Amino acid sequence: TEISMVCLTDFELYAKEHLPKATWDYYAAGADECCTRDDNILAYKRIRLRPRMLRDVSISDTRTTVQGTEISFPVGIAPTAFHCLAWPDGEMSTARATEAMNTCYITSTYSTCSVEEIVTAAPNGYRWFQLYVYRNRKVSEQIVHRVEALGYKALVLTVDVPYTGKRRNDIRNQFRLPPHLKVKNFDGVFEENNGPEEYGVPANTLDPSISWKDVYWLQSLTRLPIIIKGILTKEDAELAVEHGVQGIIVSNHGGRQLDGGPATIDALSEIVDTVQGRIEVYLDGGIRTGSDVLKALALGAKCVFIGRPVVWGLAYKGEDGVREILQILNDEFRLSMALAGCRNVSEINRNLIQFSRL
Ligand code: HOC
Repeated sequence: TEISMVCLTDFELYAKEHLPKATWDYYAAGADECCTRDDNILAYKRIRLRPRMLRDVSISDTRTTVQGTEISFPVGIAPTAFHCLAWPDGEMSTARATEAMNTCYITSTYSTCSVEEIVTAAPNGYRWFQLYVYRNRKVSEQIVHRVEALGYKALVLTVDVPYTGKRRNDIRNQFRLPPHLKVKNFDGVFEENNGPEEYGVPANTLDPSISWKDVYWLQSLTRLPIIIKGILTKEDAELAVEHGVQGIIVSNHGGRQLDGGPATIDALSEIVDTVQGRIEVYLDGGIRTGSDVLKALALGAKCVFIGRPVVWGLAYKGEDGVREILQILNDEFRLSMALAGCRNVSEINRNLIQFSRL
C-alpha cells in the first residue's frame, strides 16, 4: 500500500490544495497579522525536552481521564465551526471518528449538522458542547437544555468572543456559508432575520456584555460541569476557580480573536501554578505532533484539543481522515512518551522540560 499521509502537515497541504479558497482561508484565518496564530505553533518548537533512559518502556499506556471519564489518549477535538464545508456530512463524520478513537469531541455551537444528528451518528461517543452567551439568553438556555437531554457531558463556555476578531481574508472573500449549508442548531431558533449576517447567523447575536456573573446564570440552568474556554492569565484562572467551574481550556481561539496575545503553551504554566490541581486545565492551539502533546502535558495540561487538523482530516477523507489524524497523533505521542522514558501519562511532569533554554 502507498503511504502518503505521515504527519499532520501532509493533511494541511492536501486541504489547502483541495478546498475552495474561501473555505481554506476561513479555517486558516488568524486575526489581523496572525502573530498569535503562528506563535501557537512556533512556541512548541522553542521548548526542549529532558528525556530519561533505561526505564523499561516496553509497555506504554496513553490512557487518561477528563472530568472523571477515561479516554484513550490525551488528545480531544476542539470546537471548530462548519465541518460540512470540508466534507458532506461534516460533524457526523467527526463524531464517528472520535467515537471510534475513544476520545472527547467538543461540538461547536456553529455546527452544520444538528446536535441530534451528531448524537445519532455516534450514539456512544463522549461529548462536550461548546456554548456562547447570546444577547437573547433564551437561545443559550434552549441549547443548554437540548444538549443536556441528549447526553452531552459538559458545557464549554467560550469567553473570548465578545466580538468576532478581524480576519482579513474573510473580509476580502466576503466569506459566508453557502446557501445549501446552515447553522443547524439554530434552525427556527432566531426570529426571522432580514438584516446583516455573520457566518450564517444574524450579526451581533453574541452578547459583548457577558461577565463573570453569567457563569452563575449558567450554573443555575444546568447540573453539567462547566469548563471555561479562552482563559490566558493567572488572574482569570483564579476567578474561574472562585466561580466554581470544573475546568479551564487555555485557548486563544486558534489566534482568531486578539492578535498579540500569548501562545497557549506559553500561557499554560502560570495558570497551572495558580489552579494548583483544584480543577483540570486543558489547552488548545498549535498542537501538530505527539511531542507537542508531551510538552503540554509536562507543563501541566491534563489533555489537549486539536482544531484545524480535524478539518484537514475531513477534507482528506471524512471520518477516515479524522481517524487517521487522531491515530497519527496517538502513535507519535506514544513514541515520544517512550523515547522520553515515560510508561504512562502519570509519569509525565515538569522534569521533562529543559527550563534553562526557555
Ligand atoms: C457569529 C459569531 O468560532 C470562528 C468560530 C465562530 C466565531 C463566532 C462567530 O470562526 O472562530
